[in-house]
Order: sequence, then C-alpha cells, then structure tokens
Amino acid sequence: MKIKDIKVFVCCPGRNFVTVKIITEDGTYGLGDATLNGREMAVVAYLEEHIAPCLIGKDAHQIEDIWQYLYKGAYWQNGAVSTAAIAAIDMALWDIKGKLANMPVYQLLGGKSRKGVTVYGHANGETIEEVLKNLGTMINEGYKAVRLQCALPDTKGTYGTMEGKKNYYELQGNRPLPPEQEWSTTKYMNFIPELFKQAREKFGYAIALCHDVHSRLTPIEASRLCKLLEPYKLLFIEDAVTTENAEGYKVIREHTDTPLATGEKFNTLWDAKEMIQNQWIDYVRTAVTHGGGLTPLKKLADFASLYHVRMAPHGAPDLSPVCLMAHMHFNLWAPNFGVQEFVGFGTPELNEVFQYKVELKDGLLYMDDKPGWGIDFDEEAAKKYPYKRSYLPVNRLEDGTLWNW
Ligand code: GCO
Ligand code: MG
Repeated sequence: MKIKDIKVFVCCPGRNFVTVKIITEDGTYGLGDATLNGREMAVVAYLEEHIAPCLIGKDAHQIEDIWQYLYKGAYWQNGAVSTAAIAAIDMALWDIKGKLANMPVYQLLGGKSRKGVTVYGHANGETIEEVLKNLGTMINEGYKAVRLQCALPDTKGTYGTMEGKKNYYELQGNRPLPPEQEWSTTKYMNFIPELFKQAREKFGYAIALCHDVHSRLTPIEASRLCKLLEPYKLLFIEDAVTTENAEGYKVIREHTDTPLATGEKFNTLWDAKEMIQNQWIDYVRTAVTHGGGLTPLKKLADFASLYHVRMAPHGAPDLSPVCLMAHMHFNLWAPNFGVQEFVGFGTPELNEVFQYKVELKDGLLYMDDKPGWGIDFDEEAAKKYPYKRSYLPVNRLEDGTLWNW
C-alpha cells in the first residue's frame, strides 16, 4: 500500500498543534501528532523538507523499517525536533494499519490488558483553599488520582497555575514572546508540604495524589522534599530534578521511599535506560509524540516492565487529541501501564478541529472501538485557527539568574 501524500497542518484552536496526515494510494489516511510546544515550526520544516520527500511511494505497511530509516537513516539520531517529526509519521502509519486491518490499534499490539485507562487530572489554584476546592470537585467527578499544583505566595507566576487567567495566551498577555516567571526554592520547600498535609486532612488517603516539581530542585533538595512528603503517601513526585544527569535520581532514591516519575522530555529509550535498569524511578512519563512514536514506546514499555517500572504518559494540554487517542490504545495494551495524565475534554474550538470521543467513568477513561486511533481531523475547521507564534515561559531566581522552568 503505497504512500501517496503527506500533509502537515499547524493550527491554533486555543493553542498550537502540528498534525500530520498520511494518505495512501487507495485513499486511506492516518493521523499523527507532531506538536513540540514553542518550537512547532522547526518540526514542520523537518517534516516537509526532510521527511516527506523520502516517503512518497514507500509501503505504508513497513512501519518498523520506516521508523529505522528515519531514525538511523538520518545519521543525526534523537533530539526533540526530529523525534516529534518521526513520531507523527509513525502514529499516522499505525492509524492506517489499523484502518486497513479494520481493527483498533490496541488489537494490533496484542489486545487489551484492562477495561479502561486510569487517569490523573489536575487540581490547580492560587491558594491552598482553591486547590482543595478543585480537588473535591474532581473526587466527586470520580477521579481516582489527581495532581496538585498551587501558586507560591508572594511569587510572580508558578508553574501549573494560571495566575487567575483563563488560558495560556491570556497568561502571556498576548505577547508572542516568552513570559517571565520567578522562582524561590526556599519559599517552595516551605510551602508545598502544607498543601499535601491539608489535602490529606480533608480528603483522606483513598485518592492518589501526585505533584510536578518541573525540574527546579537539586538532588539533595529534592531528597529533602520527598522526605517531607512521605507522610502524605504520594503516588509519585514528577521531575524532581532535571534528567540530563540520570544519577540525580540515584541520590533521591537513596533518601526516600516517595515514588519518582520522570521522562516527559525523553526522546528515546536510551534516555531512560540507565534510570530504569538501576531502578531509580517508578514511572516513565514519555509520550508517544515526544518519544518517537508507538514503535519505540512499546519497546520502552517492555524494557521498563523488566524492572517493575510503569508507564505514565505525559498528557499536558500541548499534546494534541491525536496523541491522547494514541495513548488510549497504548495504555489499554501495556501490561505495565500505571496512570495517564489527562487534562479534560477540550474546548469547543479544539473539538471542532479534532473529532474523538472519550468518556470518564469511576476514574477510568474509555473510548469507542473504531479502526485505527479512532480520531478525525477537520482540515476546513483548522483553517479558522491559524498558527500563533508562542513560547513557554522562562523562569528566573529572585536575583535574576535564569533557572529551569
Ligand atoms: C506536565 C508537563 C507540562 C509541560 C508542558 C511543556 O507534566 O504536564 O510538565 O505541563 O510543562 O507539556 O510543553
Ligand atoms: Mg511534567
């Protein structure tokens, strides 16, 4: 089944998404997500200039060989831009294979390992009271796991909170340049344990709770935080330190039994290998989009399973619904699936461009059985929401030093 055309769409129904559509000679098409927040157009160029011309006429069924061809064949392996581009091609090919087989993709992986996908939602807020109010609402909605993020008092902007704004563009003040936020490790360390203390006092221990440090601590600071949080029995602490130096996780591991999650920025299995085989982490957060596609992610899952490490794919708002649907299939299959990050059912604009259906019942996410991923993309609707240049915020310490955001 020959590949006839590859189209790349960039649209902004609330935020930017890069979507790939591969069309075969019989008119079957498949979709993939190539969104790399803040660097979208670099991926578009990679796809249009460097990938698409090499694939026209190739057999769409040869998913593994095409993946190797794009990864090894480029000589310049890995990197966020190239793996997002390769991932989108890989996803689109799996979607096509599912459609041609008339089966949902999870069937091609070996079938379902569970009835639904456990998700964790986000309870955010400007104050502890607000976070706890949102947590209460989510518990009533049936969530079994929730991430808590709260604005730090007397701080200009905190990751995971909106400063009372409705959306990312409003947060940016509509400037197409990186907004700047502020960070104080001392204020953070003094504040966060109180958030979890109050959450446990109010809601008990049945609800699984997690938190994203977003790589702002050093290994010894992260160790201290994880120890302070031990009484509150978190599901995991995410990105306690940056991942470039894997041994940072060894330091934390030696100090605490708070479970650790990381990997949303991993691009390959090799980024994760050392942490997994040393059992320094408990959950791998790699997304199909940023990890190079379903083809490498299933290898990552199998490798992680040898070491009791579970998959907890990244599901922030900047991963498109195509990625969410790919995760649904992956998570239904992966024997060592843990939990999926889930940020809700999208805005009317988003759902106008992407047609898909998921349903939350008792904390599990379900979808209908459809061939492929079970998602469609409305090209005409997408034209109504043109690309807007935008960046993630940058972060500075109170003295002005640039810090990890
Ligand atoms: C998460 C992530 C996101 C990232 C975002 C970057 O755990 O959900 O850390 O919030 O910051 O995906 O583009
Ligand atoms: Mg994260």
